Amino acid sequence: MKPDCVRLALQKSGRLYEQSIALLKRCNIDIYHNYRQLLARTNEINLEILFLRDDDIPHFVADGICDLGIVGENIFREECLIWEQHSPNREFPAKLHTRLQFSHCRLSLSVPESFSYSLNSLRNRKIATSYPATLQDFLDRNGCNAQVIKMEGSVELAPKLQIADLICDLISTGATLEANGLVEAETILESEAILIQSTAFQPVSEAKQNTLNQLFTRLRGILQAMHSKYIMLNAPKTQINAICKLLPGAGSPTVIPLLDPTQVAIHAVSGEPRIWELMESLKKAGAYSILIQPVEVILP
Ligand code: PRT
Ligand code: ZN
Repeated sequence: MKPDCVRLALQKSGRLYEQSIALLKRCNIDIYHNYRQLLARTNEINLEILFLRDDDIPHFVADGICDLGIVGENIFREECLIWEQHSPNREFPAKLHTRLQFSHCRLSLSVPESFSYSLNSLRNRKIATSYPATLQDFLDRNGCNAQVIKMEGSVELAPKLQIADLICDLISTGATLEANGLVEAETILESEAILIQSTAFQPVSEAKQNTLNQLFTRLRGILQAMHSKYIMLNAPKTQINAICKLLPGAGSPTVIPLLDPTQVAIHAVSGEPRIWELMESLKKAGAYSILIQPVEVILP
């Protein structure tokens, strides 16, 4: 390991792998590795990647073996709660740094179709889950007395196999639940991929902090740009105010004179997610020749 090198833990394979690599690529960070290699170097920035199972990532970051990690919030939250149970006087030595806006899912209680769900209905029931600490925390906060059954996988089968009455598991599309005759009853945690940072050895050296800042700036720029669009349009001069009002989050749009003195071009960056509705409103307000482009990066 080069001195002051920042080490980032990524999932070795699985749901987070592709998008973690793609996000780093957008930050201009290429990773040189093959599937057998667990440690990889990157180009230009002083960053090393360690490939791990997602469950191990919070531990490697909390132990300070890795400075950063990309992991599901569900895994991080579970590890924080387990830590709290064993070391109530010391915070988990890793913190959530940035939400990365991919791998969205939710940890929910789900019940067989015949089960009539309410918090009261959980009393003395068996609930199967791979997230016992997160579930127990939910039950305690709601004063529910239920039995938590820990399962490592195939949690959806637990009611059919009569291992449990209901389950608490991750859902993204809901297709797996449906295929197993289960219905989502209550979400207990919303989750997405997050960047976590070690707080085990603070403060870090100046050189390491510079590399961390470099990486954080690039990530911020990419994440801000992810849902932004660059909008260019022409409009009659009389419509400038009406059109600028329709461009939320655009700061101050650029208004450029055109050869025809009655017309202008307006350029703006917009974070509006409903882009088709926005285009229709712009058209109604008199805009024409509307051009919308993706934004690569935003540095405030
Ligand atoms: O091998 P390793 O331990 O590293 O990986 P893993 O098999 O434990 O995890 P992996 O790759 O399956 O998931 C990694 C992370 O992706 C999770 O920790 C979540 O943060 C996130 N994620 C997003 C999901 C899902 N969506 C998801 N749908 N993780 C699991 N699922 C499973 C869920 O458990 C259920 O079995 O998919 C099924 C439900 O999917 P739907 O689409 O049918 O609802
Ligand atoms: Zn795992």
